[in-house]
Amino acid sequence: MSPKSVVVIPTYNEAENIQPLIQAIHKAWAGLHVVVVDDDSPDGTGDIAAAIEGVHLIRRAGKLGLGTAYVAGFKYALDHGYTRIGGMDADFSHDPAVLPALFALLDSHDVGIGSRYIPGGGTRNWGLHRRFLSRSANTFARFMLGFSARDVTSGYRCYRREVLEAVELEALASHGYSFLVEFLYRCEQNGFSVGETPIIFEDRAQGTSKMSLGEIWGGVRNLFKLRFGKTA
Ligand SMILES: Nc1nc2c(ncn2[C@@H]2O[C@H](COP(=O)(O)OP(=O)(O)O)[C@@H](O)[C@H]2O)c(=O)[nH]1
Ligand SMILES: [Mg+2]
Repeated sequence: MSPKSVVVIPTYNEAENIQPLIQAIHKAWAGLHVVVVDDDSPDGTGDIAAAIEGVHLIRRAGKLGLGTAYVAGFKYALDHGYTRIGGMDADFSHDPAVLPALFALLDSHDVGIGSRYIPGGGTRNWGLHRRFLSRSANTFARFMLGFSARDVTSGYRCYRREVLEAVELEALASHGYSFLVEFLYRCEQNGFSVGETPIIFEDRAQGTSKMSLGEIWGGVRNLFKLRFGKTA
């Protein structure tokens, strides 16, 4: 049976990006289904997404966080029989042209990551501050939790259905950006294999980043909790 594939895109104030992004996704991969999880973006991203053909929109009442947005999208994908489920940002930092190569990793692995930190990968137009932040977060998370994957904070990913079924989505402690690290940790703990393909992460041209000091502290706290806490 051929795989049934979907990509989940969390959005918060991505009005300039969402339409061209979905166009670019369908140019790169005509049959790929798209789920947008919008948190009642004040700039009307949800209404724009609702009008795009071939997009399933999940609207939530307010800004509930990147992690819970992914969980909502993953549940929809599981309920609707998808066998390969991806995730990407809405701001073109994740080049849609890579989607076929990313999902192809699932031919031989349980989890696929678009990776900045393997040969051929990198970042473009990101200031020194963001490059440093990303590198440090990645190195520290790998040091704390002993990942085999190289880019553990990348949001450009895909999973086999079995992975999302095995990792208890409700039990995840992180609701924000640190979800990405926690989820990958649970994947590796469950013995799932991870493959990586290089990406050039490009800084967004439109809109603004939702990364915040609160997300950074949440991430650090979460690493300590995962490393030293009792929670399963
Ligand atoms: N639904 C939802 N999406 C979010 C939230 N926070 C960030 N996003 C989306 O997550 C993706 C990554 O966020 P971004 O601001 O680009 O983070 P950065 O790339 O680390 O600067 C983008 O598509 C955002 O619109 C949130 O609380 N809810
Ligand atoms: Mg971004």
